[in-house]
Amino acid sequence: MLYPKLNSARMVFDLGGVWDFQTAGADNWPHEWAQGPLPEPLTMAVPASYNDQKDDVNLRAHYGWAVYQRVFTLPRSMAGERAVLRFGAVTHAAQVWLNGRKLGEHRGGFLPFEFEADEYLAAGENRLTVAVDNRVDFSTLPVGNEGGVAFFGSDNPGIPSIELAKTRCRPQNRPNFDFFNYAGITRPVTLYTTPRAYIKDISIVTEVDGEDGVVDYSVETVGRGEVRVSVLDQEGVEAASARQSEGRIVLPSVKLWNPGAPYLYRLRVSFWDDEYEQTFGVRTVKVEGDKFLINGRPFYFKGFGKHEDSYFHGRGLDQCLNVKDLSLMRWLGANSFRTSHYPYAEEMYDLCDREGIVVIGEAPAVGINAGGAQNPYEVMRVKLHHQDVIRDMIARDKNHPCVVMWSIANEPDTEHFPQAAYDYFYPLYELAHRCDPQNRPVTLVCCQNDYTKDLVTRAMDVCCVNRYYGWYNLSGDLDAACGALNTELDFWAELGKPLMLTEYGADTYPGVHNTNGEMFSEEFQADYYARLNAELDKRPFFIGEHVWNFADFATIQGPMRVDGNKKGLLTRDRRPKLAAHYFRRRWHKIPDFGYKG
Ligand code: E8X
Repeated sequence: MLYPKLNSARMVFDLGGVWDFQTAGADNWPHEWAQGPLPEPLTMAVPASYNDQKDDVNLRAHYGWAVYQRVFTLPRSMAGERAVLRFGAVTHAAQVWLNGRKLGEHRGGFLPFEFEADEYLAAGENRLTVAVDNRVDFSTLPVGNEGGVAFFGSDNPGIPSIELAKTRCRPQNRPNFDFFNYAGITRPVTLYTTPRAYIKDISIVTEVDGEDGVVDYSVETVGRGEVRVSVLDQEGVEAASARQSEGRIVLPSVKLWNPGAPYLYRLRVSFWDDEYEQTFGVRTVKVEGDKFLINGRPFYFKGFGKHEDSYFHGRGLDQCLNVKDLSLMRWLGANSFRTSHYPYAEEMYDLCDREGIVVIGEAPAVGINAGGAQNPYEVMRVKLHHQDVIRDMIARDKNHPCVVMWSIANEPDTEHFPQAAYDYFYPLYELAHRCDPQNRPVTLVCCQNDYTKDLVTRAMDVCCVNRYYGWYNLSGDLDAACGALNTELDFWAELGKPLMLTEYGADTYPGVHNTNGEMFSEEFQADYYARLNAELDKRPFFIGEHVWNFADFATIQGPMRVDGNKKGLLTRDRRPKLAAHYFRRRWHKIPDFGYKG
């Protein structure tokens, strides 16, 4: 799906701003609200999550529907054009009404969707109403704890007084995941135009042949007309051109997109009256033996699992924060991150393309895990939706040179029901490969588990594991943690595939110091990483260290969390903890390529 871009053929109107807002019921919202002004509106900024914009626990803990509304007037110059209303993301489900008529709906909180709006738009004022549902359950991705059966943190099942109290609990979201369930219109809302005959999609696949770059492109169009394409280099100079809707272009003396040294080309497409420029980079990605190759050279991942999370915005797009975060990554000497646990805003991938930061793009599939108590592949109703989000994520992000691998899920149960997990995930792994014109490596991120039973993790192109030796288990004992890690590394060594840690970490309360280096202190976090990294460095098949987490982030309240998850190397307001300085010294010495030979 193309990102809306302003050019000489297309107009883009940003509908962001301060909208009217009102919470509604758990199961539904009054549809008559779409017919006129909301009865008792609050002000609410768009894009942003709604939860932290007001100082009201009812908003923070809201369960169910909320309604946004705004009025806008179109410029006359739009007349005759095709008009599309596009949402970058609405979390988790949306119903969109325009001028009192339903335009459509969408499920899933982290991917864009759009509607052709011509027939709904009026000259003069238009009233746009967006109803948003924040509920998570066994049918959504990410998954919620349906019926309040808590898998995440125990609620003493069986104690009569507690069981009785539970029946009196107000309805609430119980996420089966460890990040706050922020909701709302979290990414830009735009109205854009195209001519009637228009460019619908563009796919670009690159190869390198000696000094030449080979660019296979295909352009999907609607209506009749001739497609022309040209490739512009980073200076805007035309490097090649062609006349078919799909074909191959050779770029002599090509400049490659590399981590830390990006180079971007543009494919300028024109079709009848329409035009669009798609940015791309020439680079290759491949897994060979136990190496992860970018442009034919073995890459070492240094970086993080992250979140879209900040004060006031919640999970809302914040470009200043994105720029700042990439700056901090450079300061730390990192080269990559995973979009844990959902696809991030498109704007972030654009930035990573420009800055040469490598991305593992993750589907919003977290929480397919009932801790072994139930078979999630039987009780959870997410399979078809899971297929959709993989398809839509790849359709959105396929052209980004920064994306080098897809993660189809985070920490599903692959241990207690290993065959059911395999039967569920292997087809999704194949689907991701089929959907991606660039056929990038595909992985799944494995929870701390009995890896000897797990059939799924080892079947992926890269084995990605989250491990908490020394934290959630063998707590505080770093000698034992190193021993356990080595025992497990011996297991993976036999497999002959690349292995990386997609999470490891320790909650660290900033300002807590301790001469004995005990848990929660800044010294513990730094020692934990120094000790484990020394073991990882000895393993040639170990291709990357992604720390959990880049920064502290908001979670549901509970006995395991003190004002959120504190495993950040940085605080939530992006100040370095001791371990950040340790990684800064380490990572600036580790090259992006050839670290393990
Ligand atoms: C944690 C992380 C969590 O924030 C992340 O979203 C998924 C978790 C650890 C699972 N991985 O808790 O900080 C721990 C399993 C331990 C045995």
